[in-house]
Order: sequence, then C-alpha cells, then structure tokens
Amino acid sequence: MSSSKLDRYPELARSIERRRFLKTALAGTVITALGGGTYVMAAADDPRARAIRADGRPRLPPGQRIIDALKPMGGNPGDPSPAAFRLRVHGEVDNPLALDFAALLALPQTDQVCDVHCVTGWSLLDGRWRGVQVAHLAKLAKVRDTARYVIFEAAQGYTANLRLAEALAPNVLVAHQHDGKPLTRPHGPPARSLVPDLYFWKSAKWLTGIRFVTRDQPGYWETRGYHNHADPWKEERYG
Ligand SMILES: Nc1nc2c(c(=O)[nH]1)N[C@H]1C(S)=C(S)[C@@H](COP(=O)(O)O)O[C@H]1N2
Ligand SMILES: [Mo]
Repeated sequence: MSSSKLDRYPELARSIERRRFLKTALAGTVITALGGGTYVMAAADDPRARAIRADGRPRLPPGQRIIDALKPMGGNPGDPSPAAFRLRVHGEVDNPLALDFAALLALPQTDQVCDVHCVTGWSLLDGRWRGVQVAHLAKLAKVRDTARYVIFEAAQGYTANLRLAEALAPNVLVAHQHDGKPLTRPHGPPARSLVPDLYFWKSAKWLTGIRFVTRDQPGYWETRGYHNHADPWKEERYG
C-alpha cells in the first residue's frame, strides 16, 4: 500500500500501524494499543471465526479479526441527552415523522444479537443491541414507491447512504442500547443506526434523521474514498 493511499485513508493507516504492533504480541494477551485503549485479542483459534452463517456466508468476513469489545472510532459528537433527541423520518414519504426519545421507546422494540465489522479490520461478534427496526419506521412514515435509497443523517452533517432494500432488512435498527445499557458517549447516544451486514461506517452515531430518496447520495465516508456499498464479504472497503 503506497503512502499516498494511506494519507487518503487515515483510519487504514492507523489500523496497519496497530497490526504491526500487535503482531509482536500473543493472542489472548491484554494489550495496550498505540494511542491508548486497552483491549484483549480474541484467541486466534476462536471457533466463531470458522463458523458459517445461516445465509451460507462465513461468519467472519475476509480480512477481519475478532475483538472482544466495541471500539470507539471517534466522529463529531451530537447531543447525547435523550431530552434533546429528535428523529426525523422524511423525504419520499406520505407521513413524515418527528419522534422524540419517548416516542422511539414507545414503538415495538427489537432485541438482537449480531456481529459488526469495521473497515479497519476488526469485528465484534455477538453484540446485543436493542432498538426499532428501520422497516417499522418506514411503514409508519408511509414510504412512497419512488424511494430507492435511504440516507442516515447524524449530528454535524455526517451521513451514510444505503439501498432501500438493504435498509429494510429486519436486522437494521435505530439502536439505543448495547449489551443491556444505553449507548455510552463514544458510541452515538442516545440513538444510532445499526446496519450489521455492511461495514460499520454505515451505522451512523448520534442519529438525527432517516431520509428516503429516489437518487443515491454518497455520504460522509463514501465521498472520501470509501466504497459506496460496503459489503464486508466482498471487501468493498475503498471505492
Ligand atoms: N455520526 C457519526 N457516525 C459514525 C461515524 C462518525 O464519524 N460520525 N463514524 C463511523 C465509523 S467510520 C465507524 S467505524 C463507526 C464506529 O462506531 P463505534 O465508535 O461505536 O465503534 O461509527 C460510524 N458512525
Ligand atoms: Mo470506520
């Protein structure tokens, strides 16, 4: 990988540096990583790494390694207080919504255990998440037939784009709890999108809106060199 490419993708540069450092350490050892944060490497022989999913794909996408806790990846934070929360569901809909936090909690809740995959090479398996299905919000907002894509809108202008069909998958949530607790500060409280089957940058923290659109609009990372679609099993990392 050329250094100019690494300049364009600072997250990637950091992960390669980290990998170089970790190579010298044994799996299963507690490690203080470069730049702070302590975490435990999952054992290299974790059987989950060789499991096959119900959809026939390997549990661990190519080029990923298992870590044992959600890793804070930064971003420009929004207001974490539930009192300030508003979620707009808008765009190509007949019934636009503006939900406060109580309204979000009053909707049917989905609890799921799922894996997430960060483009920098880590995967967190078996995270427990609670939230409301985007498909349910789409139904309430009466999405029009003309809608083809979904834009997740977040604090300070962060956006992430998805194909409508993928956003309506039953495991795509507006999530407000992780492992039985409200989202902690670095992870986008009070609510974020959760798209388990695409790279984790599609899971917008500090979520403020879900906009249904007819034409695709590449988002924050998608306009900065990341792949527009982001399928971890096809290693759609960079565009
Ligand atoms: N609002 C917002 N959401 C965001 C980001 C961001 O910068 N801002 N970064 C994305 C990226 S690149 C990743 S890898 C994940 C990281 O989530 P985590 O910090 O909870 O691990 O959040 C995604 N959601
Ligand atoms: Mo990321």
